[in-house]
Amino acid sequence: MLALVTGATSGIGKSTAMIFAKNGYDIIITGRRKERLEEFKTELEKKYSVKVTSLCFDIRNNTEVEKAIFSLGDTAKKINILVNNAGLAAGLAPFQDGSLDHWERMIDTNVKGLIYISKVISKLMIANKSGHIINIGSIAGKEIYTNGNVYCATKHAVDALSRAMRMDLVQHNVKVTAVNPGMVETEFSVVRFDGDKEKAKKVYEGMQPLNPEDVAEAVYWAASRPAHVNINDIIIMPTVQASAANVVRKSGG
Ligand code: NDP
Ligand code: 8X3
Repeated sequence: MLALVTGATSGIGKSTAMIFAKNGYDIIITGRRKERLEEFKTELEKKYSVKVTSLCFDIRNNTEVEKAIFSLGDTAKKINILVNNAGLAAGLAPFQDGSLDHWERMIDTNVKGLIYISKVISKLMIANKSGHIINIGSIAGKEIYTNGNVYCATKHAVDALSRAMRMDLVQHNVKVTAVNPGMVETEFSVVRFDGDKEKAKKVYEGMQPLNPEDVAEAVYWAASRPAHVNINDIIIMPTVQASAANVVRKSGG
C-alpha cells in the first residue's frame, strides 16, 4: 500500500506520514524544505523499513506539482491514499487591515494547491477504480472567528471541495474524507505570525491543544475502515475548545 502526504516536513503531515509508515505503508512525502524531507525519509526508512520517496516542490505551482508526480513514473499509479495536508494560515487581522500577500498565499496553497494535486492523483485513482483522498480541513471551515476571514474562507472552500469531490468520484470507487481539527500545536501559529515564535507560543498558553499525533490517528482511522465504509467528515477538537471562538484557558493547561 502506498500513501502520499503533502506538507510532511512538519506538524500534522509529518505525524500522518509516520503513522502510515508505522502501519506498513510505503510513503511519498512532500514539502518545500528539502533538508527536512531527506532527514525524515531516512528516519522513516530506518524505523519502519518501508520505502519512502521525497518530492520537493511548491504546491502553489501546478507545473511543479505535475512534474513531481510524473517523476514517479509507474509508482504514481499505485498511490492508494492521498492526504491533502499542505496548508497554512498567514496573518490574523480584521478584514479591512488584511494583507493581500497573506491572502494570496493562503488561497494559492490551501485551495489552489489542493486542487492541483488532487486533479492529477484522482485521475490515476479513477484508472485504478480505487483510492482514498483525505483532505485536512479545519474547524475554520465549519465556523468563522474574528480576524480569521480569508483563512476561514479557504477552509470553507476545502469543506465544499471535499463534498463536491465525494459526489463526483463516488462512481469511480474513490473515497473522499475531510478531517477538520481545532487547535493543534505545530508550526502553524509561527507561520501565521510570520515567524514570531513568542506570539505563537501565547496562542496555546494555559490550554491543552491537540497534538499532531491526535489528528494523524483520526486520519489513519478513516483510511483503515473496510472497503464498503467511508468516513465523510470528522471534526476533532481539544477538549477545552468548544468552538472556533470558545477556548477555556486554565493556567498549566
Ligand atoms: P505546519 O506549519 O506545522 O505544517 C504545514 C506543512 O505544509 C509543512 O510541511 C509545509 O512544508 C507545508 N506547506 C506549506 N506551504 C506549502 C507550499 N506552498 N508547498 C508545499 N508545502 C507547503 O502546520 P500544520 O501541521 O498545523 O498544518 C497542516 C494542515 O492542517 C494545514 O492545512 C492547516 O491549515 C491544517 N490545520 C491546522 C490546525 C492547527 O491548529 N495547527 C488546525 C486545523 C487545520 P514546507 O514549509 O516544507 O513547504
Ligand atoms: C486552524 C484552526 O482555529 O486555530 O485551522 O484557526 S484555528
